[in-house]
Amino acid sequence: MFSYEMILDDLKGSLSEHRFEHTLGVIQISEKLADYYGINICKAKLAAALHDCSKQKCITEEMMRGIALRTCFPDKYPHQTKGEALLHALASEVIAREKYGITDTEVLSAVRWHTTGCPDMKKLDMLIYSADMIEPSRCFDGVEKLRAVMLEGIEKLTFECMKHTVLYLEQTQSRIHQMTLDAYNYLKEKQMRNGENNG
Ligand code: DGI
Ligand code: FE
Ligand code: FE
Repeated sequence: MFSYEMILDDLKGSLSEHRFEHTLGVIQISEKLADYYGINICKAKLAAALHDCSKQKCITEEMMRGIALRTCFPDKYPHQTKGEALLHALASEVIAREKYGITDTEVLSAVRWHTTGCPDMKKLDMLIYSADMIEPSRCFDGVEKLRAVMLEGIEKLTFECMKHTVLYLEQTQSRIHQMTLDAYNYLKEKQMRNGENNG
């Protein structure tokens, strides 16, 4: 059984220096967001630590694909998943479960959905999705604006982060996964309904 400290130690050895630094950044901001939004801090730190755990130096894309197929979450679109960008989230959930012995379904879910998001995300799912985008070492255009949205609530923050991703994918003419679109539309509907009720 791996403790949180043992997991971090193991990741320090298996991830590249850059990926490990990113992971530490996600842990740092996840702790802050969890405290701010009243979400379980231990779960947030654990999910943050594990979210990219499959991006190990020794795992090839082919291996990643094999691991990802063992995901335990019902997924309507597993075979559409091409490329490391999407596979690694599924593979990270599998490694969290099979190697590190994580059984907490909330933690596993947050790891599983951290790249595409999904409809009806739970608070921990949204926290990890957003923390991954705004952690301190991220420096893309618009990241400061996203960081400022933190004060407006976890749903609004996640929606803005997702909007940024969808626009980025559109600008780079990337294939947008159905799950990314479903996640975005779900939160957009909810934001619009909130706006109508408040306006
Ligand atoms: O693993 P990280 O780099 O820390 O971050 P991540 O897991 O959020 O992955 C980010 C990448 O995933 C980013 O380049 C955008 C990409 N991505 C997210 N949704 C989709 C996607 N790429 C494609 N092609 N389609 C998607 O729907
Ligand atoms: Fe990731
Ligand atoms: Fe990440």
